[in-house]
Amino acid sequence: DVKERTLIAVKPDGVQRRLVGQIIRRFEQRGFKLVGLKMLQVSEGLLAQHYCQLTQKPFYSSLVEYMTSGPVVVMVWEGHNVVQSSRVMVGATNPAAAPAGTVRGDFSLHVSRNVVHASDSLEGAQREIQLWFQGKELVEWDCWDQTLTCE
Ligand code: YYY
Ligand code: MG
Repeated sequence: DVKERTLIAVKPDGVQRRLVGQIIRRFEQRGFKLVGLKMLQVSEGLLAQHYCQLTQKPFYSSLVEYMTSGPVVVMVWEGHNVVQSSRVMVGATNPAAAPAGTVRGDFSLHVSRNVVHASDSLEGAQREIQLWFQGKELVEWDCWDQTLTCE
């Protein structure tokens, strides 16, 4: 489905380290289409909804501290198989297991500072996009050369 969408976020360490451009560049280069983008300081409430399956985990309080320590850049990317492909581009949750060439494998060392978020399933992506963006913040636009993206 060429209209498949996923949520990608540059976490506070990625913003602090000026990695936003390099991360966006990888998704553009792959051929995905940016349809939403904003910077914000995350609230604990939003984070609890975003990470609703993790609130009972032992690392949750440090995860909240990390994710609220500075602004994040959150994006919606669209294109064929974008959910699964972006998980591959981002790499394993633990950067020690993420191959070179992935965002986490190239830019991070530890699971508690893994630079980027990517939705893990179609259903997860739909839930997260609705949580982070209002419908009017997402922009539908046509590619001038549709042979590039197989639209
Ligand atoms: O989707 P992904 O980010 O790859 O991993 P999740 O299992 O959804 O965990 C979300 C987030 O929690 C992870 O990116 C870092 C943090 N975390 C952690 O700090 N320590 C762990 N043992 C597992 C996850
Ligand atoms: Mg996850």
